Amino acid sequence: MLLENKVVLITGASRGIGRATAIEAARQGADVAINTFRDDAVAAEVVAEIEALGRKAVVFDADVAQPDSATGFVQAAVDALGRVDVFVSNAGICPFHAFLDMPVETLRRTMEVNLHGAYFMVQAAANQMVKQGDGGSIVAISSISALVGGEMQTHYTPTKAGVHSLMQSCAVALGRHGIRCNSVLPGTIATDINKDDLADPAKREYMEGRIPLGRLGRPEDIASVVAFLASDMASYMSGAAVLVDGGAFANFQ
Ligand code: NAD
Ligand code: RM4
Repeated sequence: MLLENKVVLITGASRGIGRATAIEAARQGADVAINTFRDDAVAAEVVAEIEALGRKAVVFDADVAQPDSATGFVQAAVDALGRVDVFVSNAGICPFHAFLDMPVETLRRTMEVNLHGAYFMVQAAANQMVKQGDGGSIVAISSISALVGGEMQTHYTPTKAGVHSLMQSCAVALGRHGIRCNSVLPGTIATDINKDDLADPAKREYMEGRIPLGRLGRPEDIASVVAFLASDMASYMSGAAVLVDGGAFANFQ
């Protein structure tokens, strides 16, 4: 029970990595507030799974790109669950597209959801933690793509580098309040975000071939690392970036 009786908030928690993290947090003894966006039926399933584990759950539907969503989510979590111990900034999009004709709106939306959304959310959570006065843990889902490029990801990779950088600066800004800030850099995890991209057999085979452990990641491979970073087991970790990629980054030659 790494997170016994803690209150954990997670954005973009209806699917993929966010969903697995919400379930893992409940399994580790936490009550969980999930932010979802226009995904009510699936959100209800996540709530049911958390409650089946004997923990409380609350859902807040909102677009992370809107600044008001952040204060609204944190307030809803505090109203329902009493406080905020852990905040996981996870919501993200990656509409794969070539560089030379990237639509302005696709670029803007990706930046606003992935980077501005993370900023607003982390800021609101940190303000609540500072008000509580007894520290906390913030984990942001960055990516291996903070370290390497992608031909169809020129709008996306800068947001993931930015999310990691945000955690480093927040670690500095919030350390005096006992708030730890770290990022997790997943490799390629099979979720809805890359379902179409990996539907191309050649692309899938290429990506799998890069991974020394021989398989794509599963959302649960990331959720367990987030739970560790969120917990007191990681009490001296702040400003760190944890790569969880089956060895893909190390596989140069
Ligand atoms: P996913 O598509 O399965 O899940 C994304 C979640 O974010 C969904 O629940 C979706 O509803 C939510 N979301 C999307 N836009 C939102 C918005 N505007 N406001 C609130 N919620 C919103 O994808 P995933 O793979 O689980 O991605 C989660 C995070 O992990 C993303 O930040 C992504 O960049 C990151 N990541 C994924 C991979 C991977 O290979 N899957 C690798 C590295 C990093
Ligand atoms: C990740 C990484 C994965 C990709 C997803 C969409 O950050 O680049 O390889 O499938 O994004």
